[in-house]
Amino acid sequence: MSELCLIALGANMPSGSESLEHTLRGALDRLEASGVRELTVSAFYRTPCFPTGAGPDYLNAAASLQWAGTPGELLDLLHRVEADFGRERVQRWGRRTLDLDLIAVGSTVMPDAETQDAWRDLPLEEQVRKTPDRLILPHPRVQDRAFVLVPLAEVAPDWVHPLLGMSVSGMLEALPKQARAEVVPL
Ligand code: A4P
Ligand code: MG
Repeated sequence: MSELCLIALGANMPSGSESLEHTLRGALDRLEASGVRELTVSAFYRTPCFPTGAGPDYLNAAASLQWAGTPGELLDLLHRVEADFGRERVQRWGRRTLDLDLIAVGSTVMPDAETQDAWRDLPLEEQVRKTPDRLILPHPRVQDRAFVLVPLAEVAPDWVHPLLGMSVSGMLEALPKQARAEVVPL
């Protein structure tokens, strides 16, 4: 059996001499060549860096796909693709050539609802300092981020967050208009 999986892609530093667009396209090609099926990709969006002023604008996109392995195996694949594009984990929320986040695997909650709630409710100042050492699903920041939800609404508007009971469209509508307006298609 395979599950519908949602992925967010982001880059704000060129990989070698290649453009951000080239990096995202290359990463998607790599995924397609690595056993993911039914890959559907959003448009690419130019977005201001969060937190404001922390770096250059990002190029963001989202994709849905079918995956027959475990969520952990998919995260390992995402990390291998990040490494292929020269990602070095220097600074959390720092500049990156490629960031691939696993947003959701169907309605899977990992490791459990209480832990997901705790990561989701983490105050902003702690979000910068704390990095999870295991896979958290859904991704704890999905409901907060226009640069994730705007592209995601193109590929999976009806996916429902298993703990919040809100669809992607609903989470997007709940964000301030200004945050949505900052996410501009290429
Ligand atoms: N991890 C746990 N759960 C997950 C999951 N669902 N998906 C673990 C991905 N990784 C998950 O991730 C840190 C650890 O979280 C890993 O060991 C992984 O196993 P990371 O990718 O090493 O670190 P990171 O990229 O610095 O953190 P993260 O959480 O991906 O960063 P954020 O919070 O996504 O922030 N502004 C704009 N406009 N656009 C962006 O794309 N991205 C960030 C990155 C900041 N600002 C941005 C953007
Ligand atoms: Mg990441």
